Amino acid sequence: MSIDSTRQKQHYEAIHTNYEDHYYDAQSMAYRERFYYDPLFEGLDLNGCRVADLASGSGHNSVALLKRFPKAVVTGFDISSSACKAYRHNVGRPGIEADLTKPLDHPDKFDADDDSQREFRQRFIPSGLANEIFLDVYERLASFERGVTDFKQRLFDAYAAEVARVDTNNDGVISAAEGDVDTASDGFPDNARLFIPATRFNRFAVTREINDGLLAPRFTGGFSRPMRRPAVQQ
Ligand SMILES: [Ca+2]
Repeated sequence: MSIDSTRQKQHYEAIHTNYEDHYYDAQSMAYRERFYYDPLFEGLDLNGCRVADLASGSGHNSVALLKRFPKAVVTGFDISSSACKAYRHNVGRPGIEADLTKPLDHPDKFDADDDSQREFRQRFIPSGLANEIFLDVYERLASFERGVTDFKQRLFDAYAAEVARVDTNNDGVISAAEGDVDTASDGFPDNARLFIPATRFNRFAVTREINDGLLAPRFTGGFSRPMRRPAVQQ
């Protein structure tokens, strides 16, 4: 069941300041220290642990936790963007705006049961499609734009024409869902034709490691490392 949480979000955005004033004033925090935090954290050592502060608000509970366990790695999640902004300021840790009744977007997940939860930033040209562009520009001089000799024009037109075969929403880019090898496009039952088999290459450059934050661009600023020797010998 999908729950529409729009009103919930609007509500918490609207009461953010009042909530802050009434729940986190000095008396309330003294009460929390004594009756919440002391019993809650007693006997625990969260140093070195990754802790999700769910419905974190502006982070007072995380701050209290970090006072006791300075080496805990805390992340806040809240439906209110105001609360998340305050969380980042107060705790100095990521405050992620999230509807906790739904799965979180996963920016590094290529595949997922729900298309809305897949990689959403991917802008890629599958190898086989790049090859088609190459053929259009250099080899299909009679069948593709006969008479057009300007290289740039041929390249732009070939790119547009080949991408359009796969780009079902016509936004000019091939998303992960559109370019998935299992997706049908251009009259074919799947997209296998878009990918040149790895065994046809004699060297590789690693530009992206899906599901491994070490090489994901958001962590590395676009780091890529070509391998010195071919990974596959033909
Ligand atoms: Ca598209």
